[in-house]
Amino acid sequence: MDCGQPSFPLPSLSFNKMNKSASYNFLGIQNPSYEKTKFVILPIPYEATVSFGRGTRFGPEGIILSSRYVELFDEETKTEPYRKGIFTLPEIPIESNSVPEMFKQIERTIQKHLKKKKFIISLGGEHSLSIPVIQSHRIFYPDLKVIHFDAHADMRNVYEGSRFNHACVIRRVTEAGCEVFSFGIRSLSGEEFEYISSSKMNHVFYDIDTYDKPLENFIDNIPDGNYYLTIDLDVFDPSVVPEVGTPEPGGLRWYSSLKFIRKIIMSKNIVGVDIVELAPKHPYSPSCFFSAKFIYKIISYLSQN
Ligand SMILES: [Mn+2]
Repeated sequence: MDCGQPSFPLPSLSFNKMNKSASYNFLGIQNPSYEKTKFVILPIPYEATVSFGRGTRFGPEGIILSSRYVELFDEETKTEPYRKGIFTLPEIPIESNSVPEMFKQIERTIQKHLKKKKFIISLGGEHSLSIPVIQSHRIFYPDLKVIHFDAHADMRNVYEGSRFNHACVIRRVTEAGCEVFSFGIRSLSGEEFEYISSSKMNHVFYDIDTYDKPLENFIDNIPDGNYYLTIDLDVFDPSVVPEVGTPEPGGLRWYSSLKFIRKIIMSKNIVGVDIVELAPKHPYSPSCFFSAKFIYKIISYLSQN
């Protein structure tokens, strides 16, 4: 059977500059006024360290392009959360090979928008970018604590010669004095286990202990206060989100994660979010769409408050 040409134009299946034209906005909506907007999306295509697979630099582009196909009505809250205003900022340009310079650039951008009381959702990019992003939030919220979604502990002191490798993120955050509550963890070294055991700042909920129980019940064990939410997408089962830099068997699924996120947003004061480590093969893959919809769900829950 000759199927001929498709009758509708297929979207571009490669990452290129054309994708970042005037409509390079989360959800494809017209940018509202920045001044009136609560939520800002900040694409940070930073990829300096890689352990297994490449491609986290394409994460923001994959999420933003796929987000055009996310339905604007949320069937769970029966609302259209985008009406609260979601402004997509320009990408932070990755112009330097120097990690300190790059971190400073990220800090400057984050602090600029925090001063204007924006709620920033950063799109990675590799997990290391969370170090300057969280550090900047701590200037505005000195008592800030972190909820960390990840398959990996990320508590190595040094990895492949760098203290700013994506395997060291949570170690740097806790060393700076920030308490961290980690969920979904199912891969760590002996050194990391010893560090966690001796640290009063790290609270790890291992996936093996939580996977067959309602994850949201564990929220009752963590104190109230201001929280930053860092989400490494490899926290999900690789059958759900396969396109991540470092996939691990086990992990979260769609509804269990939504129940957890919804409860955490209702019970704690979440002040910032990042979604990192998506490593898509092309801009319209299921992992990109999953990530876009997951972010819109988070915005939907935040809009209820
Ligand atoms: Mn990870």
